[in-house]
Amino acid sequence: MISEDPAPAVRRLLGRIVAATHNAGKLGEIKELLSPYGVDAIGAAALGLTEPEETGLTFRDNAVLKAQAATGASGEAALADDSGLCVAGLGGAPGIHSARWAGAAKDFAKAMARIERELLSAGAPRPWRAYFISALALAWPDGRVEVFEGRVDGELVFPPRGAKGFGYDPIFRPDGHSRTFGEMNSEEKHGLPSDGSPALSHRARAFQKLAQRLLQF
Ligand code: ITT
Repeated sequence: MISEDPAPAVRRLLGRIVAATHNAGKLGEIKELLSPYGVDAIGAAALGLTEPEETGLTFRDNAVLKAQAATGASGEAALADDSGLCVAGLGGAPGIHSARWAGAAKDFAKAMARIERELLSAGAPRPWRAYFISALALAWPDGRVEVFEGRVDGELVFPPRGAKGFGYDPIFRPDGHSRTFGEMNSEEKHGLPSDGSPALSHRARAFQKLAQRLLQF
């Protein structure tokens, strides 16, 4: 169900929200995105919440599933992110399987090497286009849920560059920039421009939509 009136949502958001993620990199970004609004995000792991199985076929479905699982278990409003890297030369892979490509050990060096290997063996023409996408789902204890999506396009670079960020950041160079996300600090990657112009990262762009709807006073 989509909320018609954002005002109650705003009131519920003030204070604290559960960030329905077990990914420390994402949790850090979500905390930074919410903090200017005076909202504290507490991670799923800190609350002892288990990770739901991501059975959805879309980013949106998986974001909703994770947010609702966290709301159901905690009784509090929860914000989940389902995101991934979609590579044109690989038919959109790893896509919703982006985390899985890193395996149980969360070895992203291996996952990035696999992307390069598969692009080479597919003979994919360069430049290797890709985009990051984020679906942010905000679930309320009364069953309401809202989803906001953001996307950023760019090119893949090998070898990976930079040790900042997390996941696939070192191989993704957003359009219009010479550095990869792995070479950018957090302000550059997901800072929210004060003039309201679009943020850079997929997650920050999705968050801007959420903030526009729910966090303006
Ligand atoms: P949660 O489900 O607990 O939130 P997860 O890591 O399993 O954590 P996803 O299922 O959404 O999250 O997987 C998305 C993967 O895509 C994530 O593990 C990253 O490797 C990658 N990814 C998403 N956003 C990214 C970003 O901003 N920078 C680099 N990699 C990113």
